[in-house]
Order: sequence, then C-alpha cells, then structure tokens
Amino acid sequence: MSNPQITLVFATNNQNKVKEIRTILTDPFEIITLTEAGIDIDIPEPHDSLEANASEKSQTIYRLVAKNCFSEDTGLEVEALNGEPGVKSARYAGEGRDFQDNINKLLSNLVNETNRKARFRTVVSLIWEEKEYLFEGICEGHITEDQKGLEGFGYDPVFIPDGATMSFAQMTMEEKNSFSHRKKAIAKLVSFLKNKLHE
Ligand code: ITT
Repeated sequence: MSNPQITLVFATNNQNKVKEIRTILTDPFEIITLTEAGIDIDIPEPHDSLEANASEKSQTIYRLVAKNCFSEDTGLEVEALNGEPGVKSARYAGEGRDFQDNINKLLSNLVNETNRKARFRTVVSLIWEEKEYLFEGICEGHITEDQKGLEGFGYDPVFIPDGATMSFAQMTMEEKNSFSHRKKAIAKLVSFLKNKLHE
C-alpha cells in the first residue's frame, strides 16, 4: 500500500518559489498553491526579520484556510553591506519589487568592493496541527561583478554558491537545488514531518 499524501498549502504569491518547491517536495507531499486554494491576497511582510515575516505569512493563510500550511521568507545577506539587502531583498530598489532594479542597486553598491561574500538565508514557517515550527536553510557564496545566466529569479544571476563556478541563473533547477538555501530549509521540514508521522 502506498503512503498517505501529506497536503500542505504553500503561502506564497511568488510562482518561482512554487516551481522550485514542487521539484523539492515530491510524493508523498502534495502542495496546494494560494490560487488553487482560491485565495487572492497580498500577504503582509511588515517585520524586520525573516522569521517574523515567515510567521506572519503562514499565520495569515492559516487564519483563512484552517489547513496545514507553510510559508518562507528569504533574504540575500551581503557581508560588505552589513547584511543588506536581507529582509528588504524584494524591495531593495523600491516598491516596484523589480528583479533587475534590485540587481543594479546591489552591483552599484559593491563597485570597487573586494569582499564579495554573501549568503542566502531562508526561514520556513510550518503550521502543522495548529502549532508553528521554524526551519532555516543557508547557502554561502559570493556576488559576481556582472550578471551571468538567464534561469531562476531574483538575485540568481549575480550569486555563485561556494563549491560552484556557475551562478544560480546558469544552473538547472536541480543543480540550484543541490546547493540552495530553500532546499536545505525544506529538507528539515521533510524530516520533521516524516518523524511526526512515525510517532
Ligand atoms: P512571498 O509571496 O513568498 O512573500 P516574495 O517574492 O515576496 O514572495 P521573499 O520576500 O521571500 O519573496 O523574497 C525576497 C526576494 O529575495 C525575492 O523577491 C527575490 O528577489 C529574492 N530571492 C528569494 N529567493 C531567491 C532565490 O532563491 N534566488 C534569488 N533571489 C531570491
């Protein structure tokens, strides 16, 4: 007999995240998007930490659907910029949330900077049987001088993870997943839920 499905609503409006998570959370997990759940809201991210924003997103959606759900908040933390853009990654260059504007601002803030060290940090907030659990995933790397590659989204064209020679935007999704912050955080969620189900 096959294992029962584990159904989770994914509290995000970012379709790139949905694509990545669907390649990571495969059988027995079943992901329901907000669109599929019939929810059309701009989820608030008002806080100054990834943890608090992830929590706000999952709690907001839980109040609407009353089903097991999760969200994630991700930031790019650049050492020479004291951790910026960090929690402001989506709106770094303004409310337009434009990927190219954000990259332009980042590269111009790093002109002549030799310390290119950076990391992506993802915080996942899971609401499982009414309780909340947080999981973190970090991917260390560095910021390139110029953009490379067309795949992925956000800051992918300017980020090379440690141990790679290509930017995230030059990788297939499977290659990105083998390094990524998101994959690491979700792997912790998976082992947590597998343990719960065997309790
Ligand atoms: P939500 O609906 O899930 O909140 P969002 O697009 O607002 O989606 P975040 O606040 O978590 O997502 O992400 C902040 C920004 O960081 C996002 O807009 C991207 O520009 C960037 N980002 C997040 N994950 C990334 C990744 O894996 N690669 C490159 N950039 C990423």
